[in-house]
Amino acid sequence: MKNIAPTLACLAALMLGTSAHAQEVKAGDLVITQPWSRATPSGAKVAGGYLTIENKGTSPDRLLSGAGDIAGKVEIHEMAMNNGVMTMRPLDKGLVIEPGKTVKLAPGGYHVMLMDLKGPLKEGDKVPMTLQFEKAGKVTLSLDVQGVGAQAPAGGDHSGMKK
Ligand SMILES: [Cu+2]
Repeated sequence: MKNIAPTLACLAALMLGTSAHAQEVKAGDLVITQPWSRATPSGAKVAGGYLTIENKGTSPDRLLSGAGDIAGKVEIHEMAMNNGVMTMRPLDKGLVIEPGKTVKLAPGGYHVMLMDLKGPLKEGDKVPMTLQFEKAGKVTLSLDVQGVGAQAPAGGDHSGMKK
């Protein structure tokens, strides 16, 4: 009986530790952290996926595409100001992650575009998806869905937004 209590305490600590730590996915030379998305209003057909990718290797890698059950189609996008208008465009050749660099996909910049959504993203959901890298291959992760307005300049509208 003496040994049980410490074991349980240890287990509890382990479990707490797991849920408290931010998600981190390693794939080859890449370390992917904090994949997240935002809750979508009902009827929305698109959502942005955001994450941080660090390349600890010595050669560049490239984020090429993605896929997930929630979306009919996934693209890698860049958002930029063009003559005062916020526009998005798909990165046809993918997003390069240079060796020793960290690339952050965030609202207002690079993002993973989930298109043809099969249903709304709800705050607290974990949305499983895969990302395809040129060298690191296929990476499975889940997007932590935040509230509707989380860190939100804008997102999802492909018609171009006036600022
Ligand atoms: Cu987009």
